[in-house]
Parts: sequence; C-alpha cells; structure tokens
Amino acid sequence: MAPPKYELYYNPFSICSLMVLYTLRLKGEPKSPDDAVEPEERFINIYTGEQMTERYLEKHPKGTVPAMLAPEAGIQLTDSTDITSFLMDRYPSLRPNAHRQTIDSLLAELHEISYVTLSFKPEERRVEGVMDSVRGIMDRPDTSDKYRKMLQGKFDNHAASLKKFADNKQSVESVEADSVGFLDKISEHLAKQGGGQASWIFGDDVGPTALDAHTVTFIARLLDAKREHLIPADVLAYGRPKLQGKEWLGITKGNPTLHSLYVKGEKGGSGR
Ligand SMILES: N[C@@H](CCC(=O)N[C@@H](CS)C(=O)NCC(=O)O)C(=O)O
Repeated sequence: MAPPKYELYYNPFSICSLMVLYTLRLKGEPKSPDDAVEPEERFINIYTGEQMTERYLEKHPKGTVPAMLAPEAGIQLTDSTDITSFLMDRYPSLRPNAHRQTIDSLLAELHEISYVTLSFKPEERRVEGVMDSVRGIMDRPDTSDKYRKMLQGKFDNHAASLKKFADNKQSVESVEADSVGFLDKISEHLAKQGGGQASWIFGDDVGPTALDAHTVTFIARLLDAKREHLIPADVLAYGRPKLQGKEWLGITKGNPTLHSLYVKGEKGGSGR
C-alpha cells in the first residue's frame, strides 16, 4: 500500500510551522517506504486571515498553522508537537532510541515556552487582533450560522490557550528565564560532544534529530526578536551556521522568521 497523501499547511513566519518544516528537511530515511511522509506544502497567509476562512476551518477547526492532514487516511494533526511525534515515529534518526527520553522531555519543555510573549510586543496586539478579526467576521450579517459556529470554535480555542498562559502568570521575565533554562540544557549536551565541536546536539555520529530542528528554529526566532543575550555562546555557535544552511534557506528564502521584520524589509538578526 502506498503511503497516504499528506498536506502540510504552514506559514513561513510561524515559529511552529518553521519547526515542522525544518524537521521535515532533516528527517533522513523512513523506517520503510510505506512510512514515508512527503507532504505537499500549502502556504496559508495568517497575516491576511486565511486561517479563519470557512474553507480552512472546515479542514482544521482550530484555524491555526501548522497542520498536517491526510484526509483519505483520516489523519488530522493540528499541533506542531503532534506532527513532530508522527514524524519521529516514522523517521528513526529524528529520535534515536538512545536519546528518546531526552528528546521527548526537552521538546516538551521547549513547547511550554510562550513564543508569543517572546515574539510580539503587547502593543502589536497579535493575539487580541486575531480574536478581534474572528469576532468581526462573526458579527457580519452575511456570515452563515454554520460558519459562525466554526468561528466560535476557533475563538474558544484561542481564548483557552490565552488562559493557559495567563493562569501561569507568564511575564516576559519568566518566559525569558524559561528560555535560558532550556538553552542551558542544550549547552550541557553540546559540552558532552567534544566541547562544542560537534554540528549536532548529540554529536556528528548521531546527526540531526527533531530536537536539533526545533532548537535551531527557536534560536532563529530569539535572534529576530532581539534576544541574542539569552543564548549561551556555545549554543549560538552551534545554531547560527545552520541558518546559512541550504535546508534552512530553502524554507525561509533568507527572510526573517518574524513577519514584522519582513514587512519592514529588515534582514533580521538570524545570522544573515
Ligand atoms: N500549539 C500550536 C500553536 C499553533 C499556533 O498558535 N500557530 C499560530 C502561528 S505560530 C497561528 O496559527 N496563528 C494564527 C491564528 O491563531 O489565527 C502548535 O504548536 O502548532
């Protein structure tokens, strides 16, 4: 049986989309030909509201990116961590057995960090702006009841994720501290690999894992968000060259990871 046809919905200025795209670029060989995941990549413009159109919400009720679907096989993965787990199960080099626990626990720790707090200033109202737009479409007289119900679902999902971070009282300082805590652990792993000489977190023999893909993307975003000071020197020395690599440039086309920098024509701080 041939592998399913996958579709990956993404935006190149979404950190979680970039984490998945970069994981795909580093994925290596599948366990078997039937396990191959070669998605058709479909751009969603989350800066013009494409993620809240009826068409997109029909595919993916949360109306976010990334999402990986294979409708014929009943596969609907709507979170970067679920997509990454799916890939790690099929591509052994993304999560070698010897490092399985470390990779799982560090990926979980990384995804507890509020990227929104690191990436957007409160006055940009990125999260509130999305909710306002959803409400605006709901209030339009020409919006059907079916579509309105879908929008309510997206609104509720958004409100729930906001509440999660609010309940955790996530100030900029605490999110920065979480980032440093995570990066210090990466630094400890790098130190075990010949004092930071290796290209990858678990060494050159192991090669790139999903943890590398997500960590390098996080470093790129911290640089673009003018938070280089949070990154230990060895972690920066590990991450920066990857941002000049063909895999990364193939995804970003040399653009920054932040839409605001792209709009301003700024080349960002990701080592470019
Ligand atoms: N926890 C989700 C986060 C998904 C998410 O919030 N994506 C953002 C972009 S980074 C998005 O789609 N924003 C547009 C919106 O919510 O309408 C994941 O890891 O995939």
